[in-house]
Amino acid sequence: MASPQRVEHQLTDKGQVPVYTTAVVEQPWDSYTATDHEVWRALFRRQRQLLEGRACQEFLDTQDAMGMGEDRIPKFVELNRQLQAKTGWTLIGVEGLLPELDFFDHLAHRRFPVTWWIRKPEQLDYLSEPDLFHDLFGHVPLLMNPVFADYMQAYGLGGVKAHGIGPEALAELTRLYWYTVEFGLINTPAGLRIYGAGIVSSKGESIHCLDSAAPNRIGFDLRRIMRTRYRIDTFQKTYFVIDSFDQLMQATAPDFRPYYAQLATEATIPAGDILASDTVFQRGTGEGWLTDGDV
Ligand code: HBI
Ligand code: FE
Repeated sequence: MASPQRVEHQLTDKGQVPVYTTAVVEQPWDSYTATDHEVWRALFRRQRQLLEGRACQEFLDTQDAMGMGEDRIPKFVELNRQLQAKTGWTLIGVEGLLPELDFFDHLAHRRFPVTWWIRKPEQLDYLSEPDLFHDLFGHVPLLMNPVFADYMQAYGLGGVKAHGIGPEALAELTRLYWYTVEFGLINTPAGLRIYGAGIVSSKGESIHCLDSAAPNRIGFDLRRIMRTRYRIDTFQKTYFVIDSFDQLMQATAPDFRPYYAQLATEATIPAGDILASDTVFQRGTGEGWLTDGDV
């Protein structure tokens, strides 16, 4: 597939290691192949069938409302018309993971970076870095929700500030992103539902996070989350549950500087631990957990 300006990937003995790039690119929609569109279709169909009754209704409704369909890879320009009108967000095409400050700065200006390329058919069930399906299918629909859209901008503004404070603050804020935007659950009258992009874009984790006895499910607690280490190579050991997007927005409205000062005096919490102060929805069995590798 032709690419606008593919950066050189460093080749290592483990294959390609993505390099950070700040490049913003136009979505090369005309250069997507039939296979690219077929990968989108297969992933979209499979996840939407799986997510009925698993994803929160707001995720499903916003995805439909913005006209994100299965038949072909959506055009950023078309989605941008919906997004800009609804919450003022704009999708920008990127090569892949951005340096954190670039990423935060885009969010702070209501720009969401979406990887322009989609995974290969042989990568349907797992790939190591976010592709178009993860970003577009997973992250973009909830940007149509005004409260979540505000949270994402507030997160970006907080990230720019944290970047100026130091690496510990950055690590604590990254944990918040991980346990909400990527792997968050929400409580509803019908039971726990998914809103995290890393889950809804993954077949295995969409099942595991709600059905498995292995993981902990714990009520949202901002500073507890900011201390909690996480997994990047396996399903999460712990999922945190919010009551509403309003709760998320209210919890993150205050200035975090006092939190960073307090957190600097506290140890991190292993990904699988439960604290006496936790609101426990499920105390996991820990089946299948790896003992090392928490980030
Ligand atoms: N870059 N394109 C892109 N997408 C992300 O989700 C992303 C990123 N850079 C950094 C990053 N996420 C995480 O470190 C956030 O917690 C900041
Ligand atoms: Fe993501």
